[in-house]
Amino acid sequence: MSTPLERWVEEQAAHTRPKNIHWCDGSDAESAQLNELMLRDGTFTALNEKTYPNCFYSRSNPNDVARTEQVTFICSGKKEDAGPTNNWLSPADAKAKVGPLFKGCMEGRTMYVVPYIMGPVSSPISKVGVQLTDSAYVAANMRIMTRMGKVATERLGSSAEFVPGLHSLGDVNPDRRFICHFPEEKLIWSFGSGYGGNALLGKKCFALRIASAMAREQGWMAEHMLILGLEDPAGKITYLAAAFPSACGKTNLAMMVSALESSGYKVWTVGDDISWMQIGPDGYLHAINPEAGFFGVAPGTSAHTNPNVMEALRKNSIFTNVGLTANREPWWEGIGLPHGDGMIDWQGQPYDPKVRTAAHPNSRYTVPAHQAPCISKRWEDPAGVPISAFIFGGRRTKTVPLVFEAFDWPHGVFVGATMGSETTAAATGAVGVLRRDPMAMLPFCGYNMADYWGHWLAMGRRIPHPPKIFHVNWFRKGSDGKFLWPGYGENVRVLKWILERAEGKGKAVETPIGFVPAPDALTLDGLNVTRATMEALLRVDPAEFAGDLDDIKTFFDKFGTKLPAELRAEHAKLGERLSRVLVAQK
Ligand code: OXD
Ligand code: MN
Repeated sequence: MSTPLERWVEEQAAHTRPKNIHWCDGSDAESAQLNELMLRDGTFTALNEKTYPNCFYSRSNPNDVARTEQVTFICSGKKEDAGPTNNWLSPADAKAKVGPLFKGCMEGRTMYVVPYIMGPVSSPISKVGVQLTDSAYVAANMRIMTRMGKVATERLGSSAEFVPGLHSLGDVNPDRRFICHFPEEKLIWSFGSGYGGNALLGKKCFALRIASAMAREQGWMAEHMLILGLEDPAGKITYLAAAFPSACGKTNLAMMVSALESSGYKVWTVGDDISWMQIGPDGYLHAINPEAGFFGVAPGTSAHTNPNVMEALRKNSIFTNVGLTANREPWWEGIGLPHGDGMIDWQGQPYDPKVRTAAHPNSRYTVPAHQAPCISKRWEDPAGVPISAFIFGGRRTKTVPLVFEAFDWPHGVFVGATMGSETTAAATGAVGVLRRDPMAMLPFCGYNMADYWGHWLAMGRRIPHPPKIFHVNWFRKGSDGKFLWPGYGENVRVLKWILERAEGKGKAVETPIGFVPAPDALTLDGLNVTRATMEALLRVDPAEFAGDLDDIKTFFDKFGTKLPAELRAEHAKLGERLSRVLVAQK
């Protein structure tokens, strides 16, 4: 008797017609064999064996370097279940359109069957997925990013409880690229791209889009959040989860070397991108990191911005679309190291800064999480870690203060729902444009965002000890156009205040948008930031915020009657609080 998995693989193989089928076991021997194969066919270049042992360099097709939101679809039965912020295709239309592309697409290729677990192997919060792919590069990345192979097959046994994902590179043609999610069937189809967020199906496709839909049905949360533990001088560790839009420094924050380490505040990393959370028996929300690796943006990563990841990625890592030095080491803009002569750029051409950057702005490293010196002792805790605070954040050069605390859960949901950020290179499209990115889930919510906010509000009513909710903005600029806050390791000063507030301490001033730190509440010793700069960082200008109200209303109006009434009420309350101050100022 065959298992549901075997039957599914057989069906998909009959349609895609691969030359061979390789069931991945996740072993070292298998990994060596795949790497060897990719070295032979040119997908991989081995990096310097002395300085980067067991590390590989890869370049993608230049048309395939970032997530492609315009061809990412939520294929729910009803259009309104995908909502106004997702592209929608009916399941039947999606299958009619994309199904034929998969027909015979693996001819002459090997189909890799990649069983994987999202989450610690024995955690009840974890889930199994199986990806079929004709890309050895994808299989190798999945081995780093998930618990892949025998562990997953064993966890699955003969059960049908896995999220199937079918992936083919096709001919990597942007006109034939589709990333389809079937939230009702819990199925993923990805065609025509080998780029991480489109092709490593465990990550955005399963752990966010499909999982968010599952989480709503089953009463838990799947969020685009890093998870970190902040240790205080007494050795107590408090866990925080933070949502930022792509390429706003989540990995750097999660792995930060605390500027207050000598006073006993240290940061431990649980995860850098995704958090799955369930209410634990203690009444706290417990979070696991469903991933096993970091798929981080390379440019800007250095011994200054993220020393922990720089140390982690010196072995067993994959570098995609960065520069390659003559010494066979990876190089990118902002690495803070010389590249020497003879470097090749991410398109395989001799590096010429007049032509293009050495590394693509969205070039990536893939590195096993356990290699990070800052990895938390509890990062694989099957029960997850209890979350005391949620932090939302965006890239806002104006208006939004360094940090503020929401008044309560519904207000916090409003703060998350109205988060805005200036766009980056992590997705294709214009860079630097302000877009609303609720809970940093705009590209990742597998269902109608208004229902998602409804789910957040409902969770708040169910969690006996809900996390307190904060918002941060590391990116505010002064009138000279320069960033006001130094960021990176100094961000711990803000985390410390958040921790104090979560404990019911920490001095704060009430403003119309929430509580901001009292002038002396942030620990600023050893920091070269003037009083005037601090004031500019924490300033809440009601007139500027009032300017945001119309934009928020327009955004909310897109959701029509589905918008939870509580959010409309929060919008009205914010308007009233702002006008009270504006009237008083006149
Ligand atoms: C990512 C993203 O790769 O959010 O994590 O784009
Ligand atoms: Mn992300």
